[in-house]
Amino acid sequence: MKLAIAHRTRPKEGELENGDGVMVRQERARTLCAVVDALGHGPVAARVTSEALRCLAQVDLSQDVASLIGAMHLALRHGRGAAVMVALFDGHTVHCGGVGNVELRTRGTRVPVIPTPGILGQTHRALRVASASLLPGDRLALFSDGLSSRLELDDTRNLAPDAASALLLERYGRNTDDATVMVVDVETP
Ligand SMILES: [Mn+2]
Repeated sequence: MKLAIAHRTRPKEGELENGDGVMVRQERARTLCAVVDALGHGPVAARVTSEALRCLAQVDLSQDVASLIGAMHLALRHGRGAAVMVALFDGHTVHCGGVGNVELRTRGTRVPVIPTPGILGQTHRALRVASASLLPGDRLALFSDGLSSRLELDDTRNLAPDAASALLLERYGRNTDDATVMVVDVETP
């Protein structure tokens, strides 16, 4: 399965450092996409997000989503914590799970993921993971709460992932928080 992936991320207005971050990693048939949003904003949040991304850069991608998130939970236990949404693509299937206010929206195949309440690195409820079999033309968007949860993908239908990310950030971004959106298109079976 071929994926086209793009993102936009920016700090809260007036901040130089970004407490949001993204990770994309591919290993054999598996691709990991993640959006991380550390609690708060500014340099302290940026450090927490760096820690989370360092963990995701090293973690073994043959694990399941629950184990990946478990590894991040441990890596973040000394800081203020974060929210995260992880999408792990494996062949035609995607497995998604998240903790806190990073959402997943889809166009095409529905991926019934509900973010798990709590804070990664502190405490969270039992993780809920959803899986779905994807089709060419499906689009997924992972976004932090620096974008309104009213976010809709229909208006980006004719845009490539990069332009779609830019439009979504422009249209739904709030300047009161760090903001990140990642768009993933399924291109071929
Ligand atoms: Mn946020």
